[in-house]
Amino acid sequence: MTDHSNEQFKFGTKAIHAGVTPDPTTGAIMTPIFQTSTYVQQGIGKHKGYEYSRTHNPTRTPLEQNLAALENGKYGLCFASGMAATDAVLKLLKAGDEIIACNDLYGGTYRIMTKVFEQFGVKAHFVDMSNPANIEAHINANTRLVWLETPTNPLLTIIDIEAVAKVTRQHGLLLCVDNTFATPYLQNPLDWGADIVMHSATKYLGGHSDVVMGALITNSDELHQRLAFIQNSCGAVPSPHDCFLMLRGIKTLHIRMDRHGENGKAIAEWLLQHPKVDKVYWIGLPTHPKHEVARKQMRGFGGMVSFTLKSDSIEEAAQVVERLQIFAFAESLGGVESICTHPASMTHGSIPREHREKTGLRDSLIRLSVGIEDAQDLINDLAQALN
Ligand code: P1T
Repeated sequence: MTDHSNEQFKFGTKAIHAGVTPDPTTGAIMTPIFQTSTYVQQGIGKHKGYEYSRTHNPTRTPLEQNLAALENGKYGLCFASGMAATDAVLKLLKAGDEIIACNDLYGGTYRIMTKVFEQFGVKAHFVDMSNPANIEAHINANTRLVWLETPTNPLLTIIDIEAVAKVTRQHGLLLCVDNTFATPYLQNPLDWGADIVMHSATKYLGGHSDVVMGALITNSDELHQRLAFIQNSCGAVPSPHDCFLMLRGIKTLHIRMDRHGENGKAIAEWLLQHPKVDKVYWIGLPTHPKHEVARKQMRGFGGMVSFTLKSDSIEEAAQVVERLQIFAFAESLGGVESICTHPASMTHGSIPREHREKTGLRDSLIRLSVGIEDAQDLINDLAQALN
């Protein structure tokens, strides 16, 4: 079989074929679900590359290779959730080490850094990375890791990965980029100098709101070995069935992302002219303060759109989300169906109000994960909810 993971193939071909080969015993075109915990060995030290399913599983391996290919990386590792993937990266650190993270980020990432790893002596600083010079002010002899999301959740700030990587390289720090919102279809952080790419694969990669999973991708032999050691030692691995669903979801990532982007554009432009809407956050708007950086490092703008109300009233925001009929009021994002979220009370509730207010996450902020339904139906839904 041809290896479809190499650079001669374009994204759509890699999404469908990289890492995946027909089953050699039956010819099954879809990777079988190897629902097994262990593997019969021929003798001491004699086996077919699989010993125990926490360490390796033949449904997980193609998925890990597929994700590596999509991110232009050498190695991929899958985890039981996005947070389990983040946890593995943070376990590269030891007591006394410090992290510099972006100040607008998923609430769960803030929580694991402040409430879990701080107990083990790892300290996190949260800084505005829209100006990469701000990072240098927080670097000291204990700094080990810079963590960023771009676009950020939920304010859709864009951070210049190349500019941050210049700083991390200069100071010998690790750079991990959470690429959940962009997906590898729109952005490849390793190409801009990141050391590790992290995904909540739960979102666009899976794409159908039916799997919770995380992933890490790197080009470094040493980092891969250390992360694979943590994956196996700590054991937060995904099930074979979930790996099958993820492989299936990824096959349509490129066409889903195109439609998410088209619908996102239509909705952002419609919201902009609505009299009750105050700010619209969508990275494809030429008025977005970092639109040019987005154009540089991304190949499209995606379907995440946030907005605030002129009243800035939490009661009015609650009415809007309750009136929406097609947009489901729920946590999560990235599925084919449209979802609306109230970050201040849901996904970012674990971030203290003072911190939220400092970053501009207002109480009336509504986050839309624009799905791939008909754009006019989605606009009509928003119109009836806002009026
Ligand atoms: O939910 P999980 O797969 O564990 O991934 C955590 C995570 C990490 N990074 C980003 C940018 C995320 O958005 C998430 C999960 N976010 C949501 C559930 C949400 O609604 O924002």
